[in-house]
Amino acid sequence: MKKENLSFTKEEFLAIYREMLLLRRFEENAGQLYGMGLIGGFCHLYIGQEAVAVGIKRAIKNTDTIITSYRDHGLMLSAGGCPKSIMAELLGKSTGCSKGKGGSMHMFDLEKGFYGGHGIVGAQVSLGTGLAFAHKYKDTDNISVTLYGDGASHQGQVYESFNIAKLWGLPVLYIIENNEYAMGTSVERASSTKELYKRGESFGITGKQVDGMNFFAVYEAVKEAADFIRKNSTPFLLEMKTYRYRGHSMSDPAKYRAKEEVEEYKAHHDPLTSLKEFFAQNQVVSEEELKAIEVEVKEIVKESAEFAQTSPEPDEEELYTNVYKD
Ligand SMILES: Cc1ncc(C[n+]2csc(CCOP(=O)(O)OP(=O)(O)O)c2C)c(N)n1
Ligand SMILES: [Mg+2]
Repeated sequence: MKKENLSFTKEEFLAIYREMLLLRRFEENAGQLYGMGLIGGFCHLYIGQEAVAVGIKRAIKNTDTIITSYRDHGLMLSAGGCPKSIMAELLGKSTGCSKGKGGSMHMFDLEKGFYGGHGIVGAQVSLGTGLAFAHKYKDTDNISVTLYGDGASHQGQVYESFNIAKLWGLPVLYIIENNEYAMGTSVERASSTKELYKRGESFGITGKQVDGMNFFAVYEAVKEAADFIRKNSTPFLLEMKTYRYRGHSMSDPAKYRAKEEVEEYKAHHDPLTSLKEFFAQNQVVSEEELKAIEVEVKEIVKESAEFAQTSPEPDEEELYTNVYKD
């Protein structure tokens, strides 16, 4: 284990664990509520990918922006979004972060710099590049963290965005969450080249592959990339090698992959287990402290679910509000 990993304070270690556990337990609960028929439409869970979201948020500044795909609950939570309003959004309630009108795929919290939640595969890459343009145009040193999947990495607009980002020196950190599958299609089957971090090379964009199942690896890579982008005003690309434990969405039985493959990730690469192992090896936090966090997180998730279930539906009058910008 690298020495730098020990540079966090005890409070920070506990906060990292709390954040990652919240994502895990929140998503498990969302899955249950979906099973009970309380969540309509699509619901793409983030379980397995927690180290990516939490590692990114810890490594960037609060004024930086984040934009992602429909697999957005985890990133919204790690960005500091309120668990109650996220759960209420999932249940389509008026107290939801998008007033119950966006649902699972369209979470937003502009105060926290979280720009959504986008359902069109790859579309957020162009929008994230636009956010980077805004950061530069307004003369800030903020960066735009723009996430997309392995499947989205084959989209044409990703490359149009790469070109303009490099040409105009835009401060954008492109992050591919390579979770091995795009719906039912594996990277192995769909991708002409497997090293997705090299995809920016012909545009002059440097890329790096990262162990996305390890919080410290994500944190260090994002920190380094963000510093580089701020210093040089230029895009950078990170490929996070990660894995989703659940199906593409709640309606996917995931028959295209072997159960043993999923079990292998859970047993040997789980981001929460490896973090706990690190804590035990280095004796930085105690078992009791972790247990207390587990109780705390359970309570937050329970309260969120109760809040969501007892909140009212949006009013009919809301049907036409927030549709167009005045
Ligand atoms: C332009 C477009 N094409 C197809 C779809 C249907 N679709 C939804 S998700 C998805 C797979 C994307 O996979 P990936 O980018 O790897 O993200 P992940 O779901 O693994 O997070 C597809 C093809 C869509 N929403 N938009
Ligand atoms: Mg994928």
